[in-house]
Amino acid sequence: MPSIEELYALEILDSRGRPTVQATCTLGSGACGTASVPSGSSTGRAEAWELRDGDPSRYGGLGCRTAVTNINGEIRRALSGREIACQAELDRQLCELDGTSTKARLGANAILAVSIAFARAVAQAQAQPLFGYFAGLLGATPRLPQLTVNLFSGGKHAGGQVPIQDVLVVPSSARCVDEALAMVYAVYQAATALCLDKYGMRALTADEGGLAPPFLNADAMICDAVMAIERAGLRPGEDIDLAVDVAASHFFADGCYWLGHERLASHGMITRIRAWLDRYPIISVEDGLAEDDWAAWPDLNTVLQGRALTLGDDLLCTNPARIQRAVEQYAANALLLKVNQVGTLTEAAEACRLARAAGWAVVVSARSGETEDSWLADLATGWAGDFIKVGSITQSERLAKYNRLLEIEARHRLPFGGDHH
Ligand code: 2PG
Ligand code: MG
Repeated sequence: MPSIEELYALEILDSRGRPTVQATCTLGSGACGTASVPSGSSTGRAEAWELRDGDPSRYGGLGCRTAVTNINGEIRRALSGREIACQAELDRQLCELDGTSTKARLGANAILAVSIAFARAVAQAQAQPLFGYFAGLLGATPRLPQLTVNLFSGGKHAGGQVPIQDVLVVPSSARCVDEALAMVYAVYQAATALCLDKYGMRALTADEGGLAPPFLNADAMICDAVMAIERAGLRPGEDIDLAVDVAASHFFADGCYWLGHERLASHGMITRIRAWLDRYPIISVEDGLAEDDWAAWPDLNTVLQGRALTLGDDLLCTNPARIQRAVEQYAANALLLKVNQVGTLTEAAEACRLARAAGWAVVVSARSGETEDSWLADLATGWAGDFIKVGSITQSERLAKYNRLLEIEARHRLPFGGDHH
């Protein structure tokens, strides 16, 4: 049984230059793991609480010194020298110590950093790759995920020049990660050339590396993605499909979807998404409706059934209770899994288990604020995610994950791609 010898945390910066938390866990055996937590900007209201200092004179209030102090003080005092039977036991103790339903006291960022640092330390102690340890938590058979890669961005990730947040490419005909990335590269290059020709602009990128020219509207953004695929000499709908993160919570106000100059009711939004599916090779629609528009989600799910994933991000917040509700109401058929939305590995595993039990697809996702840590690649592999969503291929915090997938593929020769496609 592992015992925690020492915990140590510090404040580091994420890919947006904002503070986040890194923790290191040392076990009695000497094994040691370090982990950094990501942070979102287009967040769901039901996410676990990311603790920020709120001191406006430092990082505009976004400092994480309090979360770090919580690890170096209270959490360390509670756990140091303690034997911890397993991951679930550690995560239970962290939740109990916090004592709130949203992890607001110690901070979900503090708790998650410890949860993952412990996982890494135990994996090292057991001399197994991190994805193997993750697989053990869920009883899953490891498998490399298909990629969904940001090509174009708008919404909160790009200053809102167009309301929908991300158009992603899915290299469906690829047979491995290596092949998938080469295909994505070809499309990304074609898309930068298209941006220059059509918008007269160089490749200015959004938070996650998606290209962000001034698209006329959402339709133009999706249509440009199809053109980029063709320009790359690939076949839309055969070699490369599209996924869209509509992120509709963020343009929903007063009961309406404000899609550029248009004002749509829920059924109007669903009709618009159906029209996109008729025109473009879209295989996944994330947050096609707002997080609280529960009444309309079953209609969206019905419209998408058999054609594309009804993928819940803000809707579900990787929260087992919300997933249960969505299963019962037939509101979605795929989970976007972001561990920091719920705050511990064990709760995220429970979310994944529920989604699988309902026959849903699972898309393991990064956040817009990421670090050079690559644990997400191991998680997506260990939990046999159907897809991974990491962002584009031009920024090192994204590439840390893609490169780790390449490394896992080369070293461990695991199967690739999910059943849900
Ligand atoms: C999303 C994520 C990742 P954020 O909406 O799916 O793209 O964004 O991390 O800003 O919530
Ligand atoms: Mg999203």
